[in-house]
Amino acid sequence: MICLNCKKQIPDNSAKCPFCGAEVNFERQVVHEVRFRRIQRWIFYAILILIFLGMIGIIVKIYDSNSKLVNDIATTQNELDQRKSELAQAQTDLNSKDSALEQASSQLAQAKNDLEKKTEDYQQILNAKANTDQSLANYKTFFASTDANIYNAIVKLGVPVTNADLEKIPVADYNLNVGKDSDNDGLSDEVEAALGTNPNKADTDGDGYGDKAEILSGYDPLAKDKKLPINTAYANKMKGKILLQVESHGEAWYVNPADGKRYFLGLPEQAVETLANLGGTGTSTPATTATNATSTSSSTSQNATVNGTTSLPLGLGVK
Ligand SMILES: [Ca+2]
Ligand SMILES: [Ca+2]
Repeated sequence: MICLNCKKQIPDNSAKCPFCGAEVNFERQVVHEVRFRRIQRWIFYAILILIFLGMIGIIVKIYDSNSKLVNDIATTQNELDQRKSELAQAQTDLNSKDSALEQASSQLAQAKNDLEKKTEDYQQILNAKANTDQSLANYKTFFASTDANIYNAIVKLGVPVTNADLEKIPVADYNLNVGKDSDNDGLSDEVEAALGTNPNKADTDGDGYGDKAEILSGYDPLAKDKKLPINTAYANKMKGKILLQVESHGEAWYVNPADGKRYFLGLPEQAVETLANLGGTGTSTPATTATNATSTSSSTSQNATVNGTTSLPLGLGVK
């Protein structure tokens, strides 16, 4: 028991406290002990209750933490599932893109093959074109040579005439502007050389009328207010003949039987084309008999007559 005076533990049944010497009153001691034990009991209960409440609190806290953890795990699991789904989708997209890439690669390879084939075809076309161009050049050379030979034949078969006689025949508006036209008056430099006009002056005589207009309307482009000495009888007589302008540069003119006008034959290819065109109109083709022309024409006309047929190159023969 406890000494009520010095609060120290003393043996039960002690009459006095061995420490402080105070007397021990048993009734009072019992009451005190009972009260003390009761207080101890209540304190014990309180501690138990506190421990119980603390444990409940801890349990609640643990439960709460656990719930939160479970929620977090569930959320994380959802996110993980979502990421897995996205990853699967991405994998699907990737596979799709791989497939598209393979297809594109295949198409690219096909396109490359097509391109190579087209390049090859194009090269073949280029080669063929080069061959064709070469052939054309060869043909041109051949025909130029042929035309030149025909032109030479035409010249040989032509009738030499003076400029004065030539002026008696009206000029046809045909073939007058093939080639360079320095003064841009509609007459080529070559034609102007044959006509005697100034190739660098559109109105040679300065009368206000251009050289071509004067020639075609029967006026002399070399003199003001002067008409050309057109002689219809002479022109008719020369119909169908090729006339050589011997007082100039040997230019050739053809007198068309259809209209009695003279057509400038110009360069070899122009001469052949002009004769072919005029012959194709249904009019008579050029004859080369020159018995009525100047004396030098007789021999050429004889050369042109074969078996009674007066003939020209290109089969433009007439009887
Ligand atoms: Ca001119
Ligand atoms: Ca004039």
